[in-house]
Amino acid sequence: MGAYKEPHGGELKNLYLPAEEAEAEKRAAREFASWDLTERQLCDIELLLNGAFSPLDGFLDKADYDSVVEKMRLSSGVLWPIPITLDVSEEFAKSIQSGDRIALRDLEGVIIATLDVGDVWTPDKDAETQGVYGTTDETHPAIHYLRNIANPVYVGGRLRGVEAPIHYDFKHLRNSPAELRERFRKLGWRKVVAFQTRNPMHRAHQELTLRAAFDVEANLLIHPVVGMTKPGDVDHFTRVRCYEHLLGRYPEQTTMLSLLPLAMRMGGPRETLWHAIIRKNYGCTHLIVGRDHAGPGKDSRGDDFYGPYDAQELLKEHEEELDISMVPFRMMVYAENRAQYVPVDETGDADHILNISGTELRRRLAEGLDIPDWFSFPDVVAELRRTHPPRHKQGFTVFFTGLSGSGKSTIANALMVKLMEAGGRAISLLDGDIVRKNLSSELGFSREHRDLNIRRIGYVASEITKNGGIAICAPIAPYALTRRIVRDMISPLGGFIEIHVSTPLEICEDRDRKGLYAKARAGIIKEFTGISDPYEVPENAEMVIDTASISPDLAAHRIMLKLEAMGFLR
Ligand code: PPS
Repeated sequence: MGAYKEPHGGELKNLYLPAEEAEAEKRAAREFASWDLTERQLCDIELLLNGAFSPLDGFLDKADYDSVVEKMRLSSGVLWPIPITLDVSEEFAKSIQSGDRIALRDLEGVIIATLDVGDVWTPDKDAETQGVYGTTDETHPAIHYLRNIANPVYVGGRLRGVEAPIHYDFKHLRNSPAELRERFRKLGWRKVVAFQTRNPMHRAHQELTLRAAFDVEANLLIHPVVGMTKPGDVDHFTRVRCYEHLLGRYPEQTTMLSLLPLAMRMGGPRETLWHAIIRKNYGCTHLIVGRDHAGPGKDSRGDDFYGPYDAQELLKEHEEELDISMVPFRMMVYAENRAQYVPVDETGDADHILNISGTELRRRLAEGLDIPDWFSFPDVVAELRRTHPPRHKQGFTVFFTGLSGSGKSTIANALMVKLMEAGGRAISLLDGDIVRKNLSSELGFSREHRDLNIRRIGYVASEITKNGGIAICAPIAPYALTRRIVRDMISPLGGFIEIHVSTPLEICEDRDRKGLYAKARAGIIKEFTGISDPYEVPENAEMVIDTASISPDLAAHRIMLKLEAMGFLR
């Protein structure tokens, strides 16, 4: 292996214009067609501009994109596993053409870069998901993103950076590849092993990183991802405070912490190669890779998307070419009888192994239970407890879905009253009719309008949940995808309990309290759910209630019991 100086695939890129040129470009760009970058694009562009994605000098053009999808290489032959693409709306795509220069802005409208438009094309997303991730199963976060969140048209082209994306947090821990290389050089760190993580670190992680650094006689870079990780992960603010506590516990002058604003795709083996290339660009010589590195979790049938060692094998195959070495992650376990951590392959029958899984840790936090010192450091645990209070102190959303007349509003009301009787919590009811009057009065019942309506409800409920309140929502919410988006939005902030009020259509129609079904049958009301518009039955609701067989009072009582069992009520 060579020294860390040569970056991947040529020189280390720096796509920022010199200060004066940047000013002139920024002024000129005010007149250009302009695209507001999405959260993911902002992560990508930061790493393109600062050279972390060297040798890329912009968003992929079609030939490079096709080649990356199919062969994992740019058309020049350089290894590059993940397509870095600028996805835009059809409307915006129609307003530009190859040869134009466009402005790319951040969420506040600041121009970050200009792009010389190369190819503009509509990708075959199925081919992309199959080629890059080996699947079209939407349970995979990257597939879900590509199909349901990413825009339909791609724009390739070279970038000119005029302003680095702004971060207000942890400035002292953010470094470009050139800065990190310079720090390593100054400190005389010739060999650096990087540890990639999207989770809080505990004693086992410290043991394994120390051991990895010791084994290859390298210094250690803790290089956590703070861009976009897997939905449901611990937020980066909490994690970084945890890492800072941990940092003081490494032997002096051995270890550095730096943050990586990467948008992960959870792409398993291909993503592992990408992580290695990025670390190489940051000046590292080694990368620790564990079991199921950057794995996306289970697929829709409950199986793993990738084999547990696929990532390690793929990197092994290419480590020579990338000139970065893999350090296989040695699973560390706590042997109570020895009062120390040991690699799992060095334990025997005589050892008494203790373990707390990620799920068990979340349970202990949620229920306010003990987290022992052998597992983590007290200041790390205290930090986690600050942002993960026990469930009965967290906010939550009860999200009813079901046909018109199924009994959603009645049960929602009964539940609200019972929660008020229990007391001590702020409760907001976002009933379908109330929302349509106050939040969505201009909307109709097309798919587009229903989705917008539900997203608004989800947004309000997420704010209430985040601030420790209780939101009770009772819209029809007929589409599974929109319900999933709302779930993903709220789950990281507190509880999300979806309740399918499954009262059959015949009964809803028979009740016809508002006379709407009769009008729908007569064709007076169009797009009526269940009659002339679809209702997609939930597959993963926390509860199913059929009001044909139980009263609203009993239904609300059962929900109270469920909330209690889940720990949300004391
Ligand atoms: S959605 O699909 O979730 O946005 O619908 P929602 O906001 O819950 O609004 C449903 C209420 O609007 C009345 N209504 C209709 N429902 C369904 N389809 C059509 N075309 C329609 N037109 C009006 C109806 O009273 C619904 O109230 P509920 O309480 O569900 O009966």
